[in-house]
Amino acid sequence: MTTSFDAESSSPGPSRAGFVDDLIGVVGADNVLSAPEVTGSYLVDWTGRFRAGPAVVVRPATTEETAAVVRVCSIHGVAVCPQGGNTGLVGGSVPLDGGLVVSTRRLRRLDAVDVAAGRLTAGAGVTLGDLHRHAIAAGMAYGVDLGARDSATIGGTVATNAGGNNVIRYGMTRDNLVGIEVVLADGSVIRDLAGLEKDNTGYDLAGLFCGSEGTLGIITAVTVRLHRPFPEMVTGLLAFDSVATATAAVRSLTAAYLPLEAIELMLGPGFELIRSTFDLPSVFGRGHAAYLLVDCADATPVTERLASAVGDLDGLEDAAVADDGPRRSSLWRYRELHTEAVAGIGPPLKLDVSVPVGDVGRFVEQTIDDVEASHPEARVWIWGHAGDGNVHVNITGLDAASEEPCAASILDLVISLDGSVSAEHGIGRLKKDWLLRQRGPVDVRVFRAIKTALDPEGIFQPGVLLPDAP
Ligand code: FAD
Ligand code: 2HG
Ligand code: ZN
Repeated sequence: MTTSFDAESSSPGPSRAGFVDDLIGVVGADNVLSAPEVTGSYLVDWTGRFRAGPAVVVRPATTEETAAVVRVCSIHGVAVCPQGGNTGLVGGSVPLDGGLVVSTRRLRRLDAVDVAAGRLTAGAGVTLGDLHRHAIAAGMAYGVDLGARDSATIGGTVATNAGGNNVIRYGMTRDNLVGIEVVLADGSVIRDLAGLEKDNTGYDLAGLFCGSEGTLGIITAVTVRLHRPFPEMVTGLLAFDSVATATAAVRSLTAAYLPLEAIELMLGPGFELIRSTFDLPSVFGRGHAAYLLVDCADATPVTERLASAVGDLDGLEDAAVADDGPRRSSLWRYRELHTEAVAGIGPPLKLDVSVPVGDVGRFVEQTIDDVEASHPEARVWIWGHAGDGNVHVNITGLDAASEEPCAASILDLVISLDGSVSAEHGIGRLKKDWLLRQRGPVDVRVFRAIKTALDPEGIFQPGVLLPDAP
């Protein structure tokens, strides 16, 4: 059983003074934060929806310090919330159910790139952006990328099995993870960073911790797979007359043997919101119903191949193509600024779902129709990674009482289409009531058995991922 811990609280709790002293003994006073003005940003999640009460933040700089911090927490029965960049979108990154934050941002080991093996070992606190830059400087590239790259940590992306923009080519984070180092609940450490291509010696522990959202241990370092970047890259922004033609085009583009890296969906209202919020140019002179942003990359030029595949698409009204870095980034801004633009309206109801790729159009149209009919006061913003069936549904303007029924009707539709209620952001606190329905009782029983085996006292992440016991 763990105890909530607030350094400012007057309640003594389990040897309160001794607890803080023990933490200071491990990481030094500068790295045990308790004043509200310095802990504030660690205690509210990126969406602003999840706000923890006062809590201590500890910032270990090495694996050994992290293990010692966990041992102190275990002895004092204090819950642990591992936190990286705090960009998670499902409420798992802040200690809402008590305990302290163990921030991984000082775990910044960044080894030399192993070009021959295509491997890179990095501390959990290295940002995804820094990891990309380090790989590129050595002539290599990492396959996972997402809009929060300059804040999200590699440890956080592993803990959430993040997806992002390039899953159609490189897979999810788990597909790019070849080694892991994790501090367990008793302070012992799994060290498996060699990153061998072939190693069939027992259970896949890296795969298990990937996507565990901090509930099984603190990831302190990882080894990831790198590839040689392709010299020829082109981005196409395609404008369509309807959601139906845009989503049908996803299938045509996939069938055209293009070297695709991304196929992203945007809708007219979201595109216009970004234009007006960030004062961006219109690209086409007028708005369109739906857009696809398509990236191709290869060893030989790809622009002509993309142009010829695009020429046959039904419902295509216009297209813009960019084949140099700055112009490609300009087109990507329309896609990547969606989360920030919608957050500017107010915390949305945020659903991150996947459906079979062929059902994306039907799902998007039905979701818009249903929400508009049942909640005329609300606005639906939809975008996503259309190439892998991942749709981000954000709804603004709902009153608090309408959120749950509105989410339930959309998630019911997802399940009826054999989709997933969480495509890439994880379960956190937001989706934990849906886990049993999505995965079934046998899977959830196995999840609980794994949790109990690795964390018998339940010190990691109370209230996250696993549904409350019946
Ligand atoms: P945090 O937010 O700090 O933590 C997330 C979860 O992981 C928490 O449960 C936490 O306890 C746990 N955790 C963090 N670090 C560790 C660790 N070292 N050991 C154990 N547990 C840990 N996600 C996608 O999948 N695809 C996207 O395209 C995408 N785009 C995004 C765009 C924006 C603008 C934002 C704000 C978020 C986006 N995300 C996306 C959400 C995504 O989950 C995070 O950006 C990222 O994976 C989380 O990394 P983080 O370091 O911020 O983790
Ligand atoms: C994206 O792909 C992210 O833009 C965030 O996964 C999605 O904010 C969202 O709902
Ligand atoms: Zn996404």
